[in-house]
Amino acid sequence: MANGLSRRQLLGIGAGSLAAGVAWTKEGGAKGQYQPAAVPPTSPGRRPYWEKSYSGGPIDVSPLPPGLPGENYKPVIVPNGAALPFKVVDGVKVFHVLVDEVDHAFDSGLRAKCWGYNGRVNSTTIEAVEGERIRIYVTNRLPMPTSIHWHGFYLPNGMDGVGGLTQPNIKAGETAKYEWTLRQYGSFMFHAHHDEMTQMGMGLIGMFVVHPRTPSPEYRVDRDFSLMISEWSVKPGTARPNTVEMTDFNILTLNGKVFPSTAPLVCRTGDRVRLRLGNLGAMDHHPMHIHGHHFRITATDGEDIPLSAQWPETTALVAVGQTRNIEFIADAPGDWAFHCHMSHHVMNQMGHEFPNVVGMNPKGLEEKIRPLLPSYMTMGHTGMDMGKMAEVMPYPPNTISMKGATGPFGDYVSMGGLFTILKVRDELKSYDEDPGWYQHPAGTVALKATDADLARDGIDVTERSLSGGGSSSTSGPMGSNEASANSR
Ligand SMILES: [Cu+2]
Repeated sequence: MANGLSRRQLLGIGAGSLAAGVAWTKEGGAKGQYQPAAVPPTSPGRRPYWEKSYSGGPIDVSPLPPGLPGENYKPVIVPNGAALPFKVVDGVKVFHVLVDEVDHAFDSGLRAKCWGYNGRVNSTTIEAVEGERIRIYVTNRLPMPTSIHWHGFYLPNGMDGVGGLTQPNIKAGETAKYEWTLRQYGSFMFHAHHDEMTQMGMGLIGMFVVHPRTPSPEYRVDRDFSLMISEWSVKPGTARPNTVEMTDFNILTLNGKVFPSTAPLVCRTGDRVRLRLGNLGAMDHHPMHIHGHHFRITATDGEDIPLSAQWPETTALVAVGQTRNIEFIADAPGDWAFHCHMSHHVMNQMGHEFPNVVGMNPKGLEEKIRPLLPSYMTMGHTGMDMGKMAEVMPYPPNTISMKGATGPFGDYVSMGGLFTILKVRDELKSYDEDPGWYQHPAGTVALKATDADLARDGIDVTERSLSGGGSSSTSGPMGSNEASANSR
């Protein structure tokens, strides 16, 4: 059959296009008998609707030699983390994953007893090359059974790592062996697949990057970052994450860290940059947003997205269980925010069961409470000034404030959680050093307007309203109010 489609598949496609196939007259009624739309011919070179395989093709292929860093691939950068070491034994790349408790610092002020892979929480990345054979030993040093699922991989069913379903669980103290040949490349993940809510919530997640065997010129980038997103509930004063929390996560992390402890993404002006974003948090999808640039989403953990299907974006939604590769050229020098756009996800240690007191007059309340709590100050009635809060509120031990960090102007960068900084510089001593704050060229910072500015541009700051409907201003550069009011 033409194009390799079976009769049954063709019938299926015909039925699927039923809704679009009805011809309507101008009067709105159906004219004549329903005619299904013709199946469009597949022209040579077009991606066929049905692929030959959705699982990597024949499984019994002989592997290619192990790919080596520097020779066969440029290693990814794992901010606040590292790639797992390996050795080559008889042509097989061998890894050893240690599953253990880790005394983890989310930030300098907050530690918790989490679970991790090889002494790191969320930030151990496995890196390999398409076509090679890998063998991964997993030693369980937890007090309970575990297993590891290799997320997005084409592999023999018994290597899939679903505890109890495709293998016996790895009991406390045991070491299991996974082995398969990589018949794909891309950004994948690995995570515990036994008692997932507890084990992933305690930190048992990681990125797994497979480089192409023969990379296209477009694949080569200057900076290739591996970033794993997660979310936690660590109540102030407690020592362990609360993994039964379902909605109110107060610690949002990139590679296990919150801003300001997230390592900056350092680039030279003009660098080609790839961010491999994975999300294995419990409940939340994260729209990850970049400032000052746009990017293209070039791959998922399914495969590369064809160029014709990529569109420019500044925000990529990374849902739970997804990876997204985003790529751009960092051609604008500066300190650019890269963060989740959900405003509660760029907060540190935030409880959300908080009465709304914005606009409240706290005077009488403070007078009544101060005899009991001398440093009491009503929070939030003018909005939440995190800097002020940090100055007056004593914090319990082992907690981090909601604030972020002091920025280059002495003011607070009132961000935390899922936030980091893309630092693009014309001159860099080294990628491994934080280049400090961006030095803005003169006249390129939004500073307080001068009286001369205001006078020159006719800006009257005593005006009561600049919006339509009753404004006193009907002329001048802001004077389009009348026209817009009339057009309503
Ligand atoms: Cu988010």
